[in-house]
Amino acid sequence: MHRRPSNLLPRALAGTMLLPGGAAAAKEPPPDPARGWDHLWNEMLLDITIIGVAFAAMTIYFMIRYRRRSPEQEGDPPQLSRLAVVGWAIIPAFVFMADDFFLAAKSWELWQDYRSVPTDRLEVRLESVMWSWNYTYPNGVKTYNELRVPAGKPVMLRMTSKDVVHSHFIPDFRVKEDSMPGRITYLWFHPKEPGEHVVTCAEYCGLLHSRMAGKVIVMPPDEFQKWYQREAARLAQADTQQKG
Ligand SMILES: [Cu+2]
Repeated sequence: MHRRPSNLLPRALAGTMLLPGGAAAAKEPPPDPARGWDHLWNEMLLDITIIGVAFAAMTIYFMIRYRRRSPEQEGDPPQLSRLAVVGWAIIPAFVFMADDFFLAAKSWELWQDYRSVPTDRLEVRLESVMWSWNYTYPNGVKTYNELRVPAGKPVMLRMTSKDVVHSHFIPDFRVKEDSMPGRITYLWFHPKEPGEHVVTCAEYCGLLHSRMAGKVIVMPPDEFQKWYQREAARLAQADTQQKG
């Protein structure tokens, strides 16, 4: 994710105009959002550790070297010129600020990248309700608190809420987004391997908020297809029975 910041502004502006539909996406977004966020997180930790240690060492050194002492016993203390005093205050502050702005620009760029969704994706609608996650697949199949997806394909959730604000959080994929009544929000992630991942609500939404948990079940693609078609057939059968 090392990109020169020179193209940051135009792309950031373009990003605000992109729609989740993806047709307007100028370029394909990176394949794995989780990796980008992890990279940025590690970079932040590294930077603040280096800066923190350097600043602490500098402070301790200055405290000892320029401490107040009694002239009778220890003689005159060393003096810093006025220019040096100002320099020591301002230059480190600028170093710190520069790194701050650099990281802020990188996270902004990353955020813009991940607001555009790959065009080749599985799109599932989500309606959250006190207290469950209700998913609807393109073929009409519905699941509750269980999002089954095929491995190797980006998944997009178009989300809304029936009642209050919830927040759909999948820690393993580093994605979290509010779902709100009267609004459509979205998130996407890229499951690579079959497995199970926790889904939890990250916005306090009433008494059973803490139990508003579900899971993402990533299946081998052929198994997913079988499940998907079986559920669709079951749905069609239920429909005809109802009509008959
Ligand atoms: Cu909730």
